[in-house]
Amino acid sequence: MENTTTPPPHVAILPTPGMGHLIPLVEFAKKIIQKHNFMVSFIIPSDGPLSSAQKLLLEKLPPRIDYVVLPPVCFDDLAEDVKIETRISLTVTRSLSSLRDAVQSLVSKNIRFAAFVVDLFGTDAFDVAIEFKISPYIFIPTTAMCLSLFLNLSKLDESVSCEFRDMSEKVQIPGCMPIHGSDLLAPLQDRKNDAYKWVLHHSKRYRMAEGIILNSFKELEPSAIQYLQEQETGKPPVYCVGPLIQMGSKSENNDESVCLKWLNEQPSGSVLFISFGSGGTLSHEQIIEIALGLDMSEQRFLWVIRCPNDTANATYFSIENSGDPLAYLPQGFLDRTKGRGLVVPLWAPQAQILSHGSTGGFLSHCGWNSTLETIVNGVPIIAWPLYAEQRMNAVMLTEDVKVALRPKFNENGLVTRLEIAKVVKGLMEGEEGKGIRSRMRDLKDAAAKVLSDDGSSTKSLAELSSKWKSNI
Ligand code: UPG
Repeated sequence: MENTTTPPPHVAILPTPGMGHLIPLVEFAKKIIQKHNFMVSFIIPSDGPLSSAQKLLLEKLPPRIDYVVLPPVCFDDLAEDVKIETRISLTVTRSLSSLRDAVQSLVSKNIRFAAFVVDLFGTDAFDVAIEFKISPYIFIPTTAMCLSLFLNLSKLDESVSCEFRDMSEKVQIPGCMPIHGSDLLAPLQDRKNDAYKWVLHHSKRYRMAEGIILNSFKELEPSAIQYLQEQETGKPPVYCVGPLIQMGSKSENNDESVCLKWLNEQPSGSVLFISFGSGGTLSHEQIIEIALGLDMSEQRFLWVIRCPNDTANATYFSIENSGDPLAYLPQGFLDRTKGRGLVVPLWAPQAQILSHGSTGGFLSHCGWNSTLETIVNGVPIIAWPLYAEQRMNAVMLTEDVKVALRPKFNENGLVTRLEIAKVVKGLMEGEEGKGIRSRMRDLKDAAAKVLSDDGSSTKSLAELSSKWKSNI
């Protein structure tokens, strides 16, 4: 007998390379299957085998989310120093034909797609979505400030002729505090580089989207979100659904339980967690200064460490680098700090660490997922941006929202041990730290409220969901 039940509506999601993109998209997918009865198909472009962090995340997906990994594209022709934004964008453009085949194969199984969601660098996939008459959407895994900049970048590009960092006045991004050109996102710092052209290209295509989904919330970025929600010809509607963050689940993984067991033995709110996201790397000299600064600070710490590299994002595409990072620490450091410090190579269960009661501070590169994870847990920040839009995030967190301290770099581009000890003590036990901690608690409460049943992010997601359901 013929099966006449209508399958639930599907959403296709195309994450561009980077754990910082995949993690929030997976959280978004979980929300729409659990709360709004969708099914989700991830279609994943790649340039090689999946990293173990990606695999782990994908293997744990709930039943109503499936995924297909597209055949890896070839990058043999790319120069060694190609910027990450170029590489990410080319991963998508070089996957378009296999993407078309993958969508065709899903559509031929009678799957009805209500929307096709890409992230900030995936807009070239819109061409395929449109061919199959699926509504194109963008998910922005970063700030309203960044989105406001993207939506106005082409105007800025036309009106400014020098490098942005050489502008005498600050850049005025609609809805945001004025910002130095040198603090704009890294790919905008060299306008001749392909990375700049790619960002400009995507930002022009944002207006093709039927809607933009933003992982932020009004209490965190009130005026930027107000600007984004004002109607303007050609500006797609913006749905603020944040903070969507990964929640730590109990794990069998040994490395994870080492961190959590150690945290269990520390006093409440006493530990500074130090991590630079999935891609962040530091020079050897800087690693030594951090170690000696932590030593001098006499504070407890949990530090995720990678092998030194003079490029700030050396592990962006894959964390599996060679060598033992602990070998680069100053002599005797591990012995001297035994008991009050734990150093973990490569990767740690950040979500569980930030939600653990012993964690009282976070020295962070200010990646947006890390920022939201720390806000949800009310943990104050030491802002240490490295690349991408992290300087913009750091400026906002330090000067506007005022939930972070920022260490000063010396004339050689280094944060010295003395400065590290000062800022760590300042956050963990100083007066300045108290104010920051209290503002962070207020933000934590605001985040919980927007996610409650009648909170603004819940309502925004429901509005999006009914729009999608009416599409099919
Ligand atoms: N994470 C771990 N363990 C680690 C390191 C990272 O679980 O040892 C997780 C972390 O919890 C977070 C994610 O990995 O969920 C990292 O995301 P994020 O903090 O946003 O940093 P990046 O991986 O650097 O993310 C990229 C950009 C960043 C941007 C983000 C979203 O570098 O600047 O804000 O993507 O666009």
